Amino acid sequence: MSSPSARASLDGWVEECARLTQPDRVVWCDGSEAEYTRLLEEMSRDGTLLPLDPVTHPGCYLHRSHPSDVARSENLTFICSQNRDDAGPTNNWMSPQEARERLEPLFRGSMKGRALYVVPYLMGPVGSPYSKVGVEITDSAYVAASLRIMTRMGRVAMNRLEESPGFVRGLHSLGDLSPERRFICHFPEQKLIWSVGSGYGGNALLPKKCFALRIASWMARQEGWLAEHMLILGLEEPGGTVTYIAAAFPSACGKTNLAMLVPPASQKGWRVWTVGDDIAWMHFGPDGRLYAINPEAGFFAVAPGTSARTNPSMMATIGRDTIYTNVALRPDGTPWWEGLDGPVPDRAIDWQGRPWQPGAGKAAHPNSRFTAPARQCPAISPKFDDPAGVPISAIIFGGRRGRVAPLVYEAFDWRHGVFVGASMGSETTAAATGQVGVVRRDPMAMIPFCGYNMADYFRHWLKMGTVSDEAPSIFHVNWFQTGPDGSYLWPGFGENIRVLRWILGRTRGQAQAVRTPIGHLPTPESLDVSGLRLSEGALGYLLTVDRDLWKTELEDQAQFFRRFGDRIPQELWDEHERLRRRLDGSDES
Ligand code: OXD
Ligand code: MN
Repeated sequence: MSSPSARASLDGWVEECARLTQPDRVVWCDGSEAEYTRLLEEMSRDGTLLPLDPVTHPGCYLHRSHPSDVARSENLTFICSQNRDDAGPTNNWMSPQEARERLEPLFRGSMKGRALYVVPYLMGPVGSPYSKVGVEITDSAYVAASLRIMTRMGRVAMNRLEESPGFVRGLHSLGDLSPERRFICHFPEQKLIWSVGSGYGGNALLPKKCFALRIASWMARQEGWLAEHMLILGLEEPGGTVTYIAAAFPSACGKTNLAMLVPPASQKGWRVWTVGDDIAWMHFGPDGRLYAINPEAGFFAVAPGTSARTNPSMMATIGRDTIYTNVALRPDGTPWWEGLDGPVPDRAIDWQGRPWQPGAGKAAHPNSRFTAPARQCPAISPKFDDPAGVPISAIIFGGRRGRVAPLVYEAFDWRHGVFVGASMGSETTAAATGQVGVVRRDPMAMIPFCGYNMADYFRHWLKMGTVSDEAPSIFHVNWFQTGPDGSYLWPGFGENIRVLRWILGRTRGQAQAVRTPIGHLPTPESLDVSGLRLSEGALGYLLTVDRDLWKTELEDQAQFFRRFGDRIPQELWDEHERLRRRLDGSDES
């Protein structure tokens, strides 16, 4: 049944935004191929995009953003809930009134001389009860074109909108791209996003972080599901059975590579299918199992370090119909970045369009990206479009830690697993502006993305574990441990399949483990490291729980929890105390 009210309210909102921003024209996007081609042609003409070599990279373009606009601006990102406490101590907060008063002048007339694109999009598979509709209004053709890659855009969304009780509104304008006049504001009570002053994907492609994580996490708590910063993969074992796993790592910590893992030749019969590389929406289904969908339709992933060695499936994905942002350009018109296969070019154009030679700093920005359709990925799961989603057997949390966190461990139960997620820490990366390489608490990898008070978020996680007896097992991994000489102890990438196999074995009650204060770790025999040629003593390091380091960790975790005052669930303090006692050796339970 069509609901004229959803359509009428969309029309009214578009008019209101047009009155405010005063564009030259309003373009309703239908998501068609012809429209996409037209956008690319227009941007190639006005210099917004540079076509890449059409033979080696058909349908590929390079976009360069403003040099001050290359990563998510967490310090300019706000949750504008009525009540400050609902945003919590880990979010910036602005009152809805103040946000309107500050942002309206920035939007006023901001689209003069530009087109206003109305982009309806669907998050999640067509026909899925878990999918949701949003509409982004933007004055950036780059954003409109990117949304055709990242979402199911246009007519399918309009059809769904007409049947939906509501949709998430997002107003975006490039403004003048000045960080002084840049704000990314979320009004969760109104399911509204206002973003001005940035063209960077994480700030400007509103369906992704702003809707599918910040607004969706708020909706998920109200509606009883989970919106998470997680990849989703299917692990196929010899014989063909596929088990699905969701994994949360902070930005630029290898979610995309894990989601597309290609096992080495030694792991015959094993295969990984990609369902998603960044976001999972998870609901308990009628059979009590937790089902995940990937709300996105494309990948917006980090270029540097991506190669045939680290991610051959991604390399196959981005050979065509891909928009690159802030990578370098070789003289032959092909994209280049640090860590790409083959020789370092003896000259190139850097990410800012300047001549570059080896030794002259980074040619590609460390957070340079590509935007590519998921359907082009050779590892894409046959379940990618399944409206029912995929049943999740294991949830993995993980961070980038040179020390402290062992290669893998399993939580004792759901409640302990929530504590493991809530207390996790990771070294910061270039995906957000700010210092790189410092350890910060990043619970469930959601610190920049949880749209409400994280104390309530932890409570919501605890509650979700009581909904069903079929809740997945929870694990923690760390691929990034370094030895005394600073080199990585674990080879990572394709070899991570060995850890996934142990995790699978645990979910089946088959793989052996030793009980330690922090959780169950693999016995050295239960983790297959045959043929790996790990350095002397590496396995010992990888599977060690250093009690002294963990005691320091415990204090850091406590400091983090204290920020939430009384709002933090007592269960987490209880788990914290239990861990302290186990580390002291006074409690082996
Ligand atoms: C991303 C991020 O772009 O997490 O996915 O920053
Ligand atoms: Mn991400």
